[in-house]
Amino acid sequence: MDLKQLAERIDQHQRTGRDMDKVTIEHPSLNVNDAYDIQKMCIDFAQERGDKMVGWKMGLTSKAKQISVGVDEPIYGRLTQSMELSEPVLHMDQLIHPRVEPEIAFVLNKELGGEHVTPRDVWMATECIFPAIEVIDSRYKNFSFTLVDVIADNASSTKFILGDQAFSPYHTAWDEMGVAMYRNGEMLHSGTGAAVLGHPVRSVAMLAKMLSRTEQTIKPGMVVLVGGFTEAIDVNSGDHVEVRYEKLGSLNLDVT
Ligand code: OOG
Ligand code: MG
Repeated sequence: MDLKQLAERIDQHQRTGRDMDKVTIEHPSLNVNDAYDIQKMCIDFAQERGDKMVGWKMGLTSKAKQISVGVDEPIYGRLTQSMELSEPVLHMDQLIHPRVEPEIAFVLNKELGGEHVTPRDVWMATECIFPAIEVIDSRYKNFSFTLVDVIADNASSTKFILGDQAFSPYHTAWDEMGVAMYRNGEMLHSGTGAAVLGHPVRSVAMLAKMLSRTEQTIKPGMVVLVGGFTEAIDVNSGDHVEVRYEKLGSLNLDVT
């Protein structure tokens, strides 16, 4: 089985926003390592076209998210410049079935890596924290996939936006911080940072440990999305999403 060919296929669907069959239907023997190799190849193609890696995302770090997609272990994905929205507007063209998640993002000021990274190491390497919204859009039909499929599809990464205001890592207790997500004025989901592995800092530590398996590190300046605090919501043209973060203000997103 040619991993590069599979990566080319996924990359094409990521670019054109057309859905596809799960790669494991045709290739049931693909494993998690193959899937991360495919994910990396897709990002290499994007970089060859001039895109640039700006960070990482953790996914499926909360029970609510794991249950909603039926995959029960955390995964990571890669974030590029072209995924970052500069304005709080999401255009539906070239998207398949986008969903929105309330998140926070750590931005590091030191390299972080190794299999023994602790929450303490993460705090020592954190420059600031932003409220964030992630837009995921699985390339697979019906937003349905196995662990291997979703990793190969870059953990459904599509777009993200950070708030304008950065906060000190010591601004609040991030596990106690509440978020509430509204679509067109209706509150659909709420939760706290503790939903993410007990404390969002653990998600960054886990990412560093997962990356150490392939001798990678999180570089200074990189953004790390820690994973959705709650289940994601579907959005369509005309929707307005607001996420209210306790002690951080709100982020908005208009879908057009
Ligand atoms: C996988 C990506 C999950 C999160 O924050 O948990 C994710 C998916 O649900 O498609 O981004
Ligand atoms: Mg997410």
